[in-house]
Amino acid sequence: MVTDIPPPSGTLRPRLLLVYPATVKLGWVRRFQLPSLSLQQVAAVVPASWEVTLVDEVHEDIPWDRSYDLVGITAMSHQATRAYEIADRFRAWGIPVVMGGIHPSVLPEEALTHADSVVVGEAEPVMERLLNDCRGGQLQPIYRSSPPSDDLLTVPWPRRELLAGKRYLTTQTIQASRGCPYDCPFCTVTPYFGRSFRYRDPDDILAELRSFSGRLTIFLDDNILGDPERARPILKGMVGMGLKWGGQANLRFAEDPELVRLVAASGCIGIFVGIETATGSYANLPKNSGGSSPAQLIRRVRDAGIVLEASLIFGFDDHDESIFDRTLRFLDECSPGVATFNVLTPYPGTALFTQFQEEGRILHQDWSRYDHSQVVFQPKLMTPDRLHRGWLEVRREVYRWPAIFSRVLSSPRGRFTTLAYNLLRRGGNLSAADLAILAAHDLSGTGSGGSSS
Ligand code: B12
Repeated sequence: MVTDIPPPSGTLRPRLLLVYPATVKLGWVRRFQLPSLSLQQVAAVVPASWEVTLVDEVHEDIPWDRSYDLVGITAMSHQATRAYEIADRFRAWGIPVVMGGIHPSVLPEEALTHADSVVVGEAEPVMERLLNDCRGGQLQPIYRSSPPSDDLLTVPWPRRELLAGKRYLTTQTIQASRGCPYDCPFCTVTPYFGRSFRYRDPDDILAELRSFSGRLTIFLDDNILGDPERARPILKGMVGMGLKWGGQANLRFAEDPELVRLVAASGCIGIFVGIETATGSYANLPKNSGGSSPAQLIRRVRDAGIVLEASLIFGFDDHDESIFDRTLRFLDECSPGVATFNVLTPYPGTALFTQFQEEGRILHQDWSRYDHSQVVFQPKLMTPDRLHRGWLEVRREVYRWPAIFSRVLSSPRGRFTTLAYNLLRRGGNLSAADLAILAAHDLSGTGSGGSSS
């Protein structure tokens, strides 16, 4: 075990600034964002001899006028460009920068052109050594945490007190597991965490949940119900706690009606499910297919009073432009409480990225545009413009008022949550630029309309 080097007596504690980069300026929707658990979790393994400040650019500006001994920046791919700008600026002043998170972990050599050091993988096993090296002026370029082989996840509780004074939807975000038992070709999770799917000790999770004073709680797991047997003790312990929680899972859990009832009884009010596509070769991914039709499973979840958010992707190789109408029909049939739509995005490190790169179909590597709302590859059966416009058209149809009310009315329970969820999604739905694209197309007389409302 590496020991922390205490600061010489009478000196100030060394300062670590942790930054969550923002790529767009958000309006009122900002109030409904979640804080970065990644940085709170990094902070949790920083020894007390360091002073830690957490800055979330979504809510506040970076205090450029203060001096730090080390700056740590997290980045998903779409944040990488902004993360590099921030890193360059600090380094120009001689302040060392360490980067971590999914993008720098997948492309450490790229990140090292903007940072002194990169943590590849999870921070917990390497952070203390890194900080000691930093104090000794010996920062190494790469700190690689070895891929986990255990199925037990042992991590300290995140440092939520660093969020004091910031306004979020809730600061009660929690992680019960890391990894996912599936390996979908477009997803970064399994390439990043490896095949192991780890849960924390249920008693530790329940103790952390009991420490919460508010009701709304969000599990940030990739797949909280991915292993029903390991999720069950957590869910049972939550019954009667009075929490209202949301999370992400694969649809297959709904094959078991008893499990759906337990999920509802534990206080689940919303679950995000990657349906991915209404039809085609990805419609029956192992994570979602277990015998019953998606429509049956979605209805079962909805009828238990849980708002199911169906996430759909456009742009798979067997998607031609009929996918947009087919998706609207699928949604009419299944009637999930709420739906979100993504343009297929080949993230670096995924099998999809490798495939498209080999086929010469990656249009550019401007990571700031790898955000699921822009087309960064050459689709097989449509033009990039058609894919982008189809994605906009579906969102316009699904968030028309009659479509929203129809979803609310078809939810036998949880109508208020369904409405609130839809209003939130409608609020962040189409930008002025999106509406201009749709209007220009409608004026040209070739608008496709839609069928859902
Ligand atoms: C929770 C989550 C969200 C939350 C984020 C809330 C927030 N403010 O952070 C929400 C729902 C908002 C979200 C949105 C999106 N997300 Co998301 N999200 C996740 C998820 C499921 C968990 C992330 C998390 O918090 N984990 C818990 C922490 C503790 O773990 P961690 O992040 O891995 O951090 C550890 C290490 O990575 C490392 N580390 C991380 N940062 C740093 C920094 C430093 C300095 C150091 C030293 C170490 C370090 O140490 C940490 C502790 O071990 C991941 C999947 C995953 N497992 O990573 C996807 C994921 C990160 N999301 C992804 C994507 C694509 C998105 C969206 C773009 C999707 C969309 N359709 O819009 C949006 C972007 C939103 C935005 N505004 O920027 C992709 C990213 C792929 C990529 N290459 O960029 C992932 C990997 C999912 C996937 N299936 O591929 N997401």
